[in-house]
Amino acid sequence: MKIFAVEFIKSCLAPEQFPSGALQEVAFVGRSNVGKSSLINSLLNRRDLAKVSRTPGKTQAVNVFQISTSDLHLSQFYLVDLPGYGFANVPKTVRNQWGPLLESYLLGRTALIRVVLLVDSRVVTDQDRQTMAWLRSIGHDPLIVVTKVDKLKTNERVRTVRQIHQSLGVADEDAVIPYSSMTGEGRDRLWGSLREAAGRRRDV
Ligand SMILES: Nc1nc2c(ncn2[C@@H]2O[C@H](COP(=O)(O)OP(=O)(O)O)[C@@H](O)[C@H]2O)c(=O)[nH]1
Ligand SMILES: [Mg+2]
Repeated sequence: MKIFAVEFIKSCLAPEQFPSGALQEVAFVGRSNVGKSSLINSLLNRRDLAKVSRTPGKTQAVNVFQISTSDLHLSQFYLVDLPGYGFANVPKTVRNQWGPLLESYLLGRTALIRVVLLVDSRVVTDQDRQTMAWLRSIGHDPLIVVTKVDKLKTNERVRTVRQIHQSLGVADEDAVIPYSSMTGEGRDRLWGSLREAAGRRRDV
């Protein structure tokens, strides 16, 4: 599969700004510093698309990219970078506006084919579990990506992935993907899952 184009469309700070186009969407969510920007860059083979390592918690916008690829099912889609949650030292005013923005996005997008929830391979937090539970309660079946697995020793990996399955209550083997933005591990699997979601959607 080739990636033909990656275009930044917009940064949305209010639901009225969400794109009105009919393209399918894939959304990425996770707590600040989980490795979301790095993962998006690695997935799209871009170096600095979603800026890595900005001050944690500063990215409170819903950032929309339009991607075109050689894949039949994903020839055109929106990749949506959702604001990170879980940073304590963000001003309350900012926190109060970003929760509702995230919520109105996740509740309202009819062309959203898959939500990808990122968790850090070294620590799954209460907030990750709460987010998982909430996503399910509103009808999503999140794909879990376990980030930074290059930091784990080989013998820790199997155990970690098993624990994450248990901790988030995910039985499906294919729904948890170990990923490293440094080595590119997991990239093909993640693309495969997204393609599958897009294909399923089209068959409906
Ligand atoms: N070793 C390793 N470090 C990573 C990986 N992904 C991200 N990081 C580091 O984790 C920190 C946060 O990454 P970033 O992508 O900005 O996280 P975000 O806040 O979720 O967008 C940065 O210092 C990255 O270099 C990874 O796959 N492996
Ligand atoms: Mg980021």
